[in-house]
Amino acid sequence: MNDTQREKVQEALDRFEIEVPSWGFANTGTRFGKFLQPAAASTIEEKLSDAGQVHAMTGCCPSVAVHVLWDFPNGLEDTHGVSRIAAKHNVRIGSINPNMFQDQIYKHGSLGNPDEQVRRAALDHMIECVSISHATDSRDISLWFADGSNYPGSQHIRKRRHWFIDGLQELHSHLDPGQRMLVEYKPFEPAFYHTDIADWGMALLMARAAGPQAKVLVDLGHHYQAQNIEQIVAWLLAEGMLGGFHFNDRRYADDDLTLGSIDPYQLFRIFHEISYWEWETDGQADIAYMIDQSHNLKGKIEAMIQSVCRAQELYAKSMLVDHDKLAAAQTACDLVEAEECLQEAFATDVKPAILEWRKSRNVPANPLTAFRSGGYLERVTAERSERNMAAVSSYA
Ligand code: AFD
Ligand code: MN
Ligand code: MN
Repeated sequence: MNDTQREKVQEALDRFEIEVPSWGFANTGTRFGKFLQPAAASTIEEKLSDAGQVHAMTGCCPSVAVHVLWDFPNGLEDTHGVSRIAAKHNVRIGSINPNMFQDQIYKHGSLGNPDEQVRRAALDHMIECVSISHATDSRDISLWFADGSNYPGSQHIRKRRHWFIDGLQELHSHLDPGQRMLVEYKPFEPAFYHTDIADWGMALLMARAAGPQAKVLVDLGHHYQAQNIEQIVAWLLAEGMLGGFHFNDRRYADDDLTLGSIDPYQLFRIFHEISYWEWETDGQADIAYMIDQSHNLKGKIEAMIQSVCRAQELYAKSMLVDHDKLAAAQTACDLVEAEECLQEAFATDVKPAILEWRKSRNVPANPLTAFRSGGYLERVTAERSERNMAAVSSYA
């Protein structure tokens, strides 16, 4: 790596921030059950403390996404003091995630429910989440809907589309200037015949219909196996509609595996499309990078540190693509030369430059090793295991 490349990596890492999810530190699982972890966080303070550890070890995750039902079960009243607690752990509250899928009333959908009263209740919950975002000074309301159906003919697809647009337009009217609502799509699960916001096109049209502060959120696990996600990212960038990401990796579907663990080259290509767009427009893409993982088997804090470090590495690599050379090769249809621009950058060892950056920011040279030897895990395990494992003994 030459000096110019080294500088590019330092600048990239200086501006790279990635948001961690509060739910990533709590005991969650799959529909086949969960394996309880002695050190798992339960309270919002414990989650913010664990997130604070990840930020202390990596230096690039100052904000924490919260899930309203799980973090603020009593809604707005639970937010008093939460920003102070976050600050105590050197983090802040980030995006607000309404819960549109767990309440029993959502059996046939939330905004897409044929029952107008359920649609109203869902909207009231989301409007309360906007109030929460004002209390926590959060910019983004991150919207994922499980709405859909399991059998052909069981629901009216076009009416549901109309109800969604009505609801998202009303929600949009509650946003403060500068706030955003991020519309996340997912092709299937938990619905297995149709999902109301199933792909990037539906999310784009819904966000456009909602208003100018609505954008699209791309969750990497929310695509069919062969989909070209970086092409979707390039289109959304060109349309000015790319709001942010939920990062994870997948082998089959929405597996929420550790970011970069299965296909790191894909995330590199996604980051490349963004840096290529920034180079061409001489602008800075205003994108929320967020992790959406909650590990059932891996140690939760370790897995989060692993994900953050891998994201930093892939982001740094993507900055090393020679855009001038690439643009010329693309114009000339010099296929091998153009491809090699990406392959060379992806193959570049950025670890020395990352080490330099960490040293300059007073974060540990090896975040995972530092966490493992720091004693935090032992301490919180001692504090939390009796409570966490009580449920296990009741199964015994
Ligand atoms: C689930 C959904 C979706 C959502 C997340 C947090 O698939 O990704 O963003 O829960 O609500 O993973
Ligand atoms: Mn997601
Ligand atoms: Mn998901």
